[in-house]
Amino acid sequence: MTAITRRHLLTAISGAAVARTMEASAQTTTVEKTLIAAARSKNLTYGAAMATWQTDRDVVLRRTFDRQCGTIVPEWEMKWGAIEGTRGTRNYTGADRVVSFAASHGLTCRGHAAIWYRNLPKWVEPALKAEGVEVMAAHIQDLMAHYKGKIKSWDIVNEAIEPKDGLADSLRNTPFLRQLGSDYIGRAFTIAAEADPNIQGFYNEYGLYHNDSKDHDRRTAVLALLQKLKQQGVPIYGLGIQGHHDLARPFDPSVFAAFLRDVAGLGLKILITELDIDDRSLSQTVSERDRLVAERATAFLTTALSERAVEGVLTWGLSDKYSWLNTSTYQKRSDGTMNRCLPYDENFQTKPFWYSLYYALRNAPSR
Ligand code: 9MR
Repeated sequence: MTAITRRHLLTAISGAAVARTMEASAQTTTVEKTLIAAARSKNLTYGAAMATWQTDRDVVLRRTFDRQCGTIVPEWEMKWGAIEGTRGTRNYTGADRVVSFAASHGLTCRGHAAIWYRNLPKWVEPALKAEGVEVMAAHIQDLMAHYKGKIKSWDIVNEAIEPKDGLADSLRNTPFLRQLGSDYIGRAFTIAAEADPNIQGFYNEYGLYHNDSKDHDRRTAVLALLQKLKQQGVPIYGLGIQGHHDLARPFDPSVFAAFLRDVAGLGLKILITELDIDDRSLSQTVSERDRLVAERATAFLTTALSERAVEGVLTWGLSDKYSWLNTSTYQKRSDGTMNRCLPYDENFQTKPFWYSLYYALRNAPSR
């Protein structure tokens, strides 16, 4: 073979290799695996929490929301303290930016959270004491009116149960309970539904999945609360199960599945609203930590998605870089490394958690 022919041959071979690579990458593009595509294939949704300070500065984060999500929820911007720190000066600027981010990326936006004991402006409790339920009603009515037709799925009441507070029905000792009495929860849902009959109102709660006495007590109390609300004919659509897992605490699929069945048996829908998996208790190598996070994610998600009342999953952020477990000082890991709690690492590389999520969605029973 002459030199020239060899060169031609080599060119042809490498040309064919390039063509093959191009073809393969074209195929990868057309069948790109995304979490939202996996979810939609089963009539589920997938989404994540965001805050404008994160999306404003990070194009990769914006693109990841765009490609992977069908839903977003604001981590902060719709809380009472974000909207009306000073009484009478309601400011929707931040919250509206989240809603327009969603609209411009073809995403739906959830509302979070109308009534919560945290991030509550200081003026609220004295006002509730002096003026009663109207103060809570005015806040809910204004929120619902502002987002009528724009937000359907709403966390109306967040984290109202705390067995260790030792009160009747394990209700959390909050300004709402203290000033309005125990029926403030039902009233909040009724006020919201009257303001916008098209919303889906959720009761949202954490600590419902670990197999220990703490979560057992919370599951029991939440179930009793939901039963009571349904019996009273309160317009509640579903239970939001946050899903902030702690790997130091055990998970038992059969216990969690039984809880889901009980909730679904009340005629309620379920959404996993704030999934993340805290690896603070683990001191292993990063890859071992990732494996254990993914293992928990698979166990939790396959159990959750086997229950047909579960309509979808939202993670509490996409990338470890912006997780509350890495950005709030008091939650950080003591060894100074990143908590590997979310599907993407700090450089937006997918982790085993991502694949747990993807396959749990893709292999879920169809709705
Ligand atoms: O992730 C949120 C963090 O950025 C806020 O500082 C904090 C207080 O507003 O709330 C965090 O989100 C919480 C959510 O609103 C309700 N469930 C628990 C979440 C984690 O604390």
